Amino acid sequence: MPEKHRYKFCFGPWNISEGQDPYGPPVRPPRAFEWKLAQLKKLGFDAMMFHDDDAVPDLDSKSESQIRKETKELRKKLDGEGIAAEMVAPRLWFAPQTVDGAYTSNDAKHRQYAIKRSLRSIDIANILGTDILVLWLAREGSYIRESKNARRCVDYLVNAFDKMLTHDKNIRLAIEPKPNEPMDHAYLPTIGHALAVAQLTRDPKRVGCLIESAHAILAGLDPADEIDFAMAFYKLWSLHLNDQNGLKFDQDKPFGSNNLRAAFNQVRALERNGYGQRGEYVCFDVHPFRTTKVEHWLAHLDNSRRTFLKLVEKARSFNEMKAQQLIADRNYQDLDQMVIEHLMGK
Ligand code: XLS
Ligand code: MG
Repeated sequence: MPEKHRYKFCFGPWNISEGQDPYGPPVRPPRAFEWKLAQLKKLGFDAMMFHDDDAVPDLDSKSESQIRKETKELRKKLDGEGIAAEMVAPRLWFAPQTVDGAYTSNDAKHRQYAIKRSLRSIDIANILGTDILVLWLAREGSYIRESKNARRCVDYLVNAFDKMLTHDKNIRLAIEPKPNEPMDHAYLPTIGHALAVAQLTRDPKRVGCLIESAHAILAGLDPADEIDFAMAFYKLWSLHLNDQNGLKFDQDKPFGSNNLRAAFNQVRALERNGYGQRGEYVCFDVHPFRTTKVEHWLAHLDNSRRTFLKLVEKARSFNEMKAQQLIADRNYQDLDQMVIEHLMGK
């Protein structure tokens, strides 16, 4: 492949998961963080993503100085391995204080908890050497519409984002929208919502987004169009590639596993917008199938990257001239077939 542009890859410790689902227990034994880091290194990935409590386990029970100390130790470990921290994300959906939402909880004390924890995540990000705070707004939405005031919740979200932007003048917030699950309806379900709310904050240029393929599909959208949209604003700062078979539970399948053509179009959108050339990483937010044996535990990560790289080749070898001729002739019938045959490698 012509070395046009080399992508950098990453995943998170949660992507080497144990297979638990709401209907059954884990099927693979839990492994320590050190083991996961060693696997990441072995696979030749460049960076790791972190939830705040991936970086510092049980952080709610620790003092600020203890958290700082442990984060510094982690930084040293990562530096020693030559692995970067791509982002930090406050895990705001696990704590008892976030049962009814985090920034949009009806309880003021709980909203404070969420903000405080986010500011602490920014401090962790600083020590780990990343300026990206990812916000997957898992519980910002409602099960019962009448239980919350959605208009007020927009104000709560903006207030929380403003506190983060004030806390650190360099931090960039990457909102990761998802339309549902765990909530019935989320307040920021799409990239359009994320970028619109950015405009209400005190520093819109530091509020951007992260696209996860499966989340876009769950919103009934095409992830490739979401990529083009976000990149028209220069606001796609991180990316969770994976796949999803229609409107069902969040599957986090390997990239391209369900719809190869949609994956091809995501790669084309990334290529035409120069994703990665400003230091952005390609992250795979994928999980092993529950049936995966321990000895095949990393295949979904390696396979996702292989598919991605093959699709980069496909995007770069696509006959653009021929495609333009077909477009000029409005011969979308043959354009359609041309894409299919290109992907099949006829
Ligand atoms: C879950 C989200 C989560 C975020 C990081 O669906 O994808 O993993 O990416 O907080
Ligand atoms: Mg994700």
